[in-house]
Amino acid sequence: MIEIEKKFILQSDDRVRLIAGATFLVKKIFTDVYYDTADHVLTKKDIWLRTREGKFELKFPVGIADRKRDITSYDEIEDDALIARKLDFEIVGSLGETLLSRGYYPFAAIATTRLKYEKDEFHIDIDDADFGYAVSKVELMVASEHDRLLASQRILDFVAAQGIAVENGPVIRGKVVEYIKRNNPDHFQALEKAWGIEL
Ligand code: V4E
Repeated sequence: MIEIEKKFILQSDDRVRLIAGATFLVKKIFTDVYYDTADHVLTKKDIWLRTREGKFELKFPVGIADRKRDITSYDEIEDDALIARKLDFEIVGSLGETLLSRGYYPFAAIATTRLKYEKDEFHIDIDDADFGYAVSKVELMVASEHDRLLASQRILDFVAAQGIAVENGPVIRGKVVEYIKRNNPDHFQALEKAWGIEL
């Protein structure tokens, strides 16, 4: 199964609408620390290396990337040895030590409070990041790559049916991209250049 997600920036009224009739699942609070080299070798390729609550995770795009329409799918590896293999090196000592010795450094630390809900087959995450940025996500699981466009449209239809007017305009920045925009303009420009879009 592949997870298709769309992000939304919602005002508080719209938050209430989005979760109307949905079942509250859980509240989670977690801290992510993102790593990259000084010349942003990973993030320029849309590859995201982080620890979440101290455990390494690597997210990378799969299938046909369509960043402009925000329907790129990502795969995730959580095993340290597999992460090292994907990044083309062997672990010496721990993954953390190896990363530092190879020039990968933390560039962002973000604490998130996440409220999770579900309604029918839609999963809803309402995230509040500690640097004053809130972003919501609606996710749908689909069987294959071919269902991506359809799933993306079904998410938009679901959100509209909840009474939310979605602008079909600007790219919605995820938490890390927003963090980079606010804290590291050089890194942000490098991403826009590498991805060929205005973020
Ligand atoms: C995939 C991605 C990044 C990695 C972090 O993913 P994100 O979904 O933003 O964070 P989070 O905390 O919700 O992760 P989860 O809990 O779902 O694992 S950072 C940027 N991207 C992709 C991306 C993109 N290509 N373009 C824009 C404008 N934003 C985000």
